[in-house]
Amino acid sequence: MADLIEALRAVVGEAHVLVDADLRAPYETDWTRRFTGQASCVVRPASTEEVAGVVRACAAAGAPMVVQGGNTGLVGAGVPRGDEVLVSLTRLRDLEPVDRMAAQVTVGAGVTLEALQNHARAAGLDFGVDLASRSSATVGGLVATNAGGIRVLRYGSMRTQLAGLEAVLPDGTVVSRLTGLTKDNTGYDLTQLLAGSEGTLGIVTRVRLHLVPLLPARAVALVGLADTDAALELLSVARDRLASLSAAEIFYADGLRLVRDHAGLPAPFAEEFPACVVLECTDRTDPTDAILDTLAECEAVGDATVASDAAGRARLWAFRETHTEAISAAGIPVKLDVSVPLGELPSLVRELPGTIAAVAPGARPILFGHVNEGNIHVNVLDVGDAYSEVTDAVLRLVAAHRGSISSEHGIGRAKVAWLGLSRSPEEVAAMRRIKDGLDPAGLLNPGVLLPCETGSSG
Ligand code: 2HG
Ligand code: ZN
Repeated sequence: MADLIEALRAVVGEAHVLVDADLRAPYETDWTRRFTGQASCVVRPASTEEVAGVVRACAAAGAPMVVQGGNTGLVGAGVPRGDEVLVSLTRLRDLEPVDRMAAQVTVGAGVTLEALQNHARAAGLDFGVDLASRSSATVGGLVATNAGGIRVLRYGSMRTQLAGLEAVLPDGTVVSRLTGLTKDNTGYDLTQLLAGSEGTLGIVTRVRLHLVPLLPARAVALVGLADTDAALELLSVARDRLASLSAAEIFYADGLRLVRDHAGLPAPFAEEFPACVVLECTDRTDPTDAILDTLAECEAVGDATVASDAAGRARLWAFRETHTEAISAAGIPVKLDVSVPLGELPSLVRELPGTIAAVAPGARPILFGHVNEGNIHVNVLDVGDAYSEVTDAVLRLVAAHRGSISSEHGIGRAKVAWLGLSRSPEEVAAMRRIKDGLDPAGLLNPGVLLPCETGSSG
């Protein structure tokens, strides 16, 4: 180990190899506080060349690595299981000038989503992905997990924004496609292969991104509804009538209560509604009237409040965006992230509480998410020691509804045991062959996405 530490210091400089326990600690526990493990050291490269040097040193020593961006992941993919070299990418913070003609920009993997958004906006453009952890989540992590967030409905998920990337493969080779060509049929699309690969195939160091028009006018509606069926009715009317629709998010009465208690927020309506939907429209001209007309035409609407000024919009978004934080303040939940075909969503939501109560009586499920994609974040508080039982029961119910066990957060370490509920044995075997082809020694993010115990990866 001492030789490896020396080799890493030669690549990144002594100050950027953290060996002491107190310096390593902030990197060793994830945001949820559920996943934690000791790294042999934390190494902080500042360029693609340094990442390649780090990977070559680790490969030569046969040392496993775990890759970390902003450490906002929710499935334990970015923290060590034990004894890996933790490669932190937060020093890769290059923001190249925006290419306005192409509407593209190249940025380092350690740039935060918020810094990217501000950079694009300063050049009169915008970035298509947005999510609540924008101030810490990094571009490399967003690519590695194919992050979704609140604007998938309008712009797609992270992989849709990709015009190319640069990455270091597990043997230290650098692959680079940063020209931003929008038409390029010259073989396997390595950019898309790495998107969503959760750091198991290569380390993304730089990314070429498509940007979207900066639309100056925005309006948000918070709508009170009777249930999930009513939310789907509203969604369908809104999608038909509002070309400027950019977000549709759902939450329920118990989540709203938790958020209000945590953040000291007033009740949004005089009456309590079982379900709420946040709609956002973004356009060149004020979309408020279009939203009001749409709400007036939808019989499912119980009550609604609309805001177009920045403070009013933030006030309405807070009811949705404070969910993760309020849940975390109440305990360490079972955190699941599932999607089902839209037609299945009402029955899934109806069945979840009973399914959970059967294995963890007294547990508190809090459901919220991205309604247009049938994506529900199932957070369950007060499960006692039934983490695994609750996970198993919920994911099996989702599979029975023809859903996905991970809609946007990834498999990570948290859901490896359940991958077979969403992917066939043939698909898992093909993924394993790709992994073994690029990382035959299994050094990159071992135990993430695919289990360690089969094949050579571990
Ligand atoms: C969101 O949509 C994130 O806010 C986090 O995906 C979800 O905390 C969660 O479960
Ligand atoms: Zn989400």
